[in-house]
Amino acid sequence: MTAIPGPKSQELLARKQSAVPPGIGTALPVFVTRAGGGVVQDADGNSLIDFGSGIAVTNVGNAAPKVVERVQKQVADFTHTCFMVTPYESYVRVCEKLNELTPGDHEKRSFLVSSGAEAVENAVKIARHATGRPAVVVFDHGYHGRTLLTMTLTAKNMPYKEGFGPFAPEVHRVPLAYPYRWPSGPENCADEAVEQAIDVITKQIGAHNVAAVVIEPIAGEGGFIVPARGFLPRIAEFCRANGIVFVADEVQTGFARTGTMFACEDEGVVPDIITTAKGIAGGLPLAGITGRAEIMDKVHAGGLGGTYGGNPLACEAALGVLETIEAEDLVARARRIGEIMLPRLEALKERFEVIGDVRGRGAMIAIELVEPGTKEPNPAAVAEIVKRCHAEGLLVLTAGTYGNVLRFLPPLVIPEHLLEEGLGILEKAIAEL
Ligand code: PLZ
Repeated sequence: MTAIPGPKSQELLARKQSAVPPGIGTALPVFVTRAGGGVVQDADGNSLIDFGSGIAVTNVGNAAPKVVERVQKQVADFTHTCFMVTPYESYVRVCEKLNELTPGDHEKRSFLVSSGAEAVENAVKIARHATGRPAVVVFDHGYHGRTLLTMTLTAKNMPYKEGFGPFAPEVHRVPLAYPYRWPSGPENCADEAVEQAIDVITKQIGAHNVAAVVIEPIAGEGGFIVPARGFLPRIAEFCRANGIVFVADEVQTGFARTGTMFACEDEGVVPDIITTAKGIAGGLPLAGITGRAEIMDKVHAGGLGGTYGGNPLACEAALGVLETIEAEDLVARARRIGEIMLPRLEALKERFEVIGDVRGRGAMIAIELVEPGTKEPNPAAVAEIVKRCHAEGLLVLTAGTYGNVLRFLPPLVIPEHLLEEGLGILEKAIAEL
């Protein structure tokens, strides 16, 4: 309807700029009035195709009917009691579902907090408590949040860490099996990366000092890096052999996003603790920590919690999300989205040398852009393509340690004609560039 952003959004952006600090960025400054069915509508009457899902949150679609219905009923019944003061059933139900749906048939416990970072913080607290060990091992390109501990766990300095130190102690970083950029080639990637990671753990830290290894089964903010096959299971195996708690951070990859309920399932990896958030509650703030009963039960009564953790509105939303995933078989939908997108993007890679790599699983797909004929990261091309896509009404997000990745996270309920239309806009933007 208008240029992007239109006049009303521009007016609101000016208000934002005087009321909100610049530290809070905006990927696409259109102010939203409505969203659903794979479309985001703005204050100027524009409709944008949604390839972002609010960063992998609205997997079931925005304002999904089952979520709306449950939250509306709950908001009229009671809004908050604090689960640690007087509990309610929905919290317990969400935990039962998490225990049932996450990988592994061992006995599990779950509890709820309000953000992904809080979930990861708690996983580390529990692993330290259960093992009595101090060290935490994380990976190159990892992202785990913006709190003191989780920004320390996060790899990338700018914008997440710059000027925010000193950082938390006892955090150690090891290589991630990044096939596209592995110096000796993708075929050696898994073996060498495992070897290097274990070398750092055993020679620099001492395996007996490590409480937890924390890893995203597909690195999200780091650029949708799918670790070379074999890497995850072998790291998990090393953890098991050395009494280290293996924590899978599935905050971005969880809830059907990658074509399985959780990304770990792809290689049959069973984490000791799994952290979830984002897709769990369709946009209401909720996150979960699920782990082996014998680890989770070690923490003394009252040692875990928070005022809002497992808020009743968010729990109802989560139950609505889980019903929707099941009823609409969104696990299969995610796979189908991958089957549509990957070949289209592979074909673009054949045509345009600026595309160095196409990767991802299910509805978590990315392309990495390079200087043609090299592997030199090309963030300028990403910025230009994003600008063109936004102007043409396609909401796309960026990622990557080198800022050179375009990532696609459509809601799993997106109609196929919108997916095709979005891909068409992308293709045109790359061709014009
Ligand atoms: N772990 C794997 O992807 C959040 C960050 C957006 P919170 N990713 C989106 C931004 O720039 O702040 C994330 C993640 C993984 C943890 C987190 C943190 O989750 O809910 O943002 O705290």
